[in-house]
Amino acid sequence: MSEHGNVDLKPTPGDRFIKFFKRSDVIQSTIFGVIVTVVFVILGGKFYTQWMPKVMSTDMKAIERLMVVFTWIAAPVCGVVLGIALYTFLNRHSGDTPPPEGPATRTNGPVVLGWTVVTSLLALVAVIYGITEMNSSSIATAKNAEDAMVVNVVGNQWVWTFEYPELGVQSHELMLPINRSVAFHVSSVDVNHSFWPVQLGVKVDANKLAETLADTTPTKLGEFDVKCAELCGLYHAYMETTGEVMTKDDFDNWVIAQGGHTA
Ligand SMILES: [Cu+2]
Repeated sequence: MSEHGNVDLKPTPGDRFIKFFKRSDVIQSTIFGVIVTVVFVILGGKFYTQWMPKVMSTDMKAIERLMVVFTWIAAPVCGVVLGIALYTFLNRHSGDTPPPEGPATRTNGPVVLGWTVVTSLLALVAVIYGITEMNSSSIATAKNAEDAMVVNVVGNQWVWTFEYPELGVQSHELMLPINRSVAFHVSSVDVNHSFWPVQLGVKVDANKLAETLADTTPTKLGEFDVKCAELCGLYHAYMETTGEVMTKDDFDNWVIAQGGHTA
């Protein structure tokens, strides 16, 4: 039986697909969905970057790009969900009158197939882009270990210690020279911590029995936050310090002031 009470000739999949998009509830939901999608695309591209932590390294730049692209990929999915939600909210029923029963979308094969293919493609693009970006940038890997300045990062309930073995310096603040790649050798003397210099876009586990490596290149002068991102006991929330990206001269002066020797 069709909506009109007649028995139709068997419609082709194309007919069913087109007929679906001629329904007034579908048209309205689609309009809402397109608006939501456009809003999220604009938010992702224009404002997201302002809300995220400042970009101070090559890794943070790559992460920012990744977040923006992922927001764009997720926008149409969000559009469909919120579009239907908005339509449903604006056409809600109250009182004793039951809502009219419409044809079920789940039995419309062509529509279900179309949506499955579209969302699968979106997910596939996200996976491929994500993997490519992870390999091409230096996110959480140590590629420049040869010419990089080594910093041993040691987690300890509840303080971070930074050792510069080549310079003979140790500090509780993470000082780094600009535009020089740095290789973090991260470990812990007690429980598991997670080393997170926020604006550098690095977050890596600090374990007791295995050293983890991460590298990045600071690209912007200024202070940044260093936090612990793994619940590590009573004062976990206070296991934070600051760092600073400095010019090479300022960094050398700092090293000498700390009693170290410049490379
Ligand atoms: Cu912690």
